[in-house]
Amino acid sequence: MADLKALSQAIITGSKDKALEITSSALAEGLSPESILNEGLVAGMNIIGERFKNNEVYIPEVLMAAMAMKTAMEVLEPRLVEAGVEPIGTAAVGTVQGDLHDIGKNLVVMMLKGAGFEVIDLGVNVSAQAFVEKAKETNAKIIGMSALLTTTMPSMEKTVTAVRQAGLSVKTMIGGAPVTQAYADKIGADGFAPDAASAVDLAKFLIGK
Ligand code: B1M
Repeated sequence: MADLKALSQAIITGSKDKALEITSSALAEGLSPESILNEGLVAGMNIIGERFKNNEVYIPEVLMAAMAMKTAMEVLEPRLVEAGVEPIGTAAVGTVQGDLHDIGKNLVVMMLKGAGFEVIDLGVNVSAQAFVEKAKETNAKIIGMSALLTTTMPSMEKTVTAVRQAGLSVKTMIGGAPVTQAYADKIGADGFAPDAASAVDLAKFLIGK
């Protein structure tokens, strides 16, 4: 019998092969894709997220957990779609225009996916217009922007302004090493998160979950 506690442990320790093996056998045994996701993968990512927030683990461990989750999701995702498990919301996430740093953004994407969001990853160097168009096209509830350079932070303000001008009701959230809550307040973004785990809490809060 597939052990979902062992699956969450495989995520925590970043064991890709183990995560894939347990996910595949759980599916073969007929466990519901939703319980595999929530009790196995998401449970593991939540623990890693908390440990990361408390400085008990660091970026390499989070990246390894994220990779293990990604590997398991490759076999689970089609079954979730078949089972009609509704994502809790869609988030369009990217690194803003002029900025090529994506390690933090990728962590945020992984953690949001782990929490049950459908995430449209726009990549790096994303213009205000591209954020707005993608949000419209996908009916996203959240636009998430990352910036690592003080020189690219103004691209966040441009995006917030473009969202307002387009009349979208999408929420905007921002993060990245030089970004602060005070900056979010200044540009009128709906929220700021200092790390990937807090980004999940914030995203859930912004959509009322
Ligand atoms: Co760059 N770089 N870099 N760099 N780089 C920094 C950011 C810098 C601080 C280094 C320094 O000078 N000490 C400096 C910025 C200075 C400033 O603006 N004040 C800098 C510079 C200057 C540059 C270049 C201009 C260098 C040059 O070419 N002269 C150049 C710019 C290129 C460009 O973007 N146009 C450049 C290039 C690069 C590399 C390509 C070599 C590489 C990026 C590789 C990649 O991302 N694929 C790189 C790296 C790796 C860094 C450092 C070393 C590490 C950044 C990182 O990945 N941190 C960085 C120095 C440092 O931070 N120690 C530096 C780990 C990551 C997990 O953290 O992204 O903060 P972070 O994400 C966190 C949180 O901030 C938060 O969650 C994450 C996880 O907890 N978060 C969000 C992030 N996004 C979020 C979004 C949210 C919510 C939370 O909501 C949506």
